[in-house]
Amino acid sequence: MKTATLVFLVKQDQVLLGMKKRGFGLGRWNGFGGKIEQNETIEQAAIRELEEETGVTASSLEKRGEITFAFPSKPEWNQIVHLFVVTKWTGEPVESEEMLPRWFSHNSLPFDVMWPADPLWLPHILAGKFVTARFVREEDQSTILEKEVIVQEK
Ligand code: UAN
Repeated sequence: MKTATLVFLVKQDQVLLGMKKRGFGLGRWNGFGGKIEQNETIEQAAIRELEEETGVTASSLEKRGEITFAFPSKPEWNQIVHLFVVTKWTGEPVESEEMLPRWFSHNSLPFDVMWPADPLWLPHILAGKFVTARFVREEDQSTILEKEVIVQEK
């Protein structure tokens, strides 16, 4: 199972999302993140990926959850994603080779152009909660076969 990070920059009632310009998740708005490299902690990977994809340096990370995505017909895509919110950073987001950043209000998130499971957990983490979830997905990247979402007060 791969391990990945996903970071959301939050400013008042806005969240920064990035339009994925290449690779897995192409054409969808998402948070910023990716794989863990050798000799790197999950937190170090989250900060590095955020820097690479936006040019922004996180001053601190708040852990907000863990989600497992399982693809029974494509197990090499299985992953556990560690979710973080960042409210303090230095620098201004800029477009990278991988992501086009844009601010969205918490109450007008572009769910029709996001991964299908995201409406089930992202509003909770933006509301300050901690989410533990598991989704079983079809290879078509659209169908959710099973879902379990546990929401806790932080
Ligand atoms: O629904 C999903 N949301 C999903 N399915 C597979 N992966 C990797 C997914 N990621 C998200 N949101 C990050």
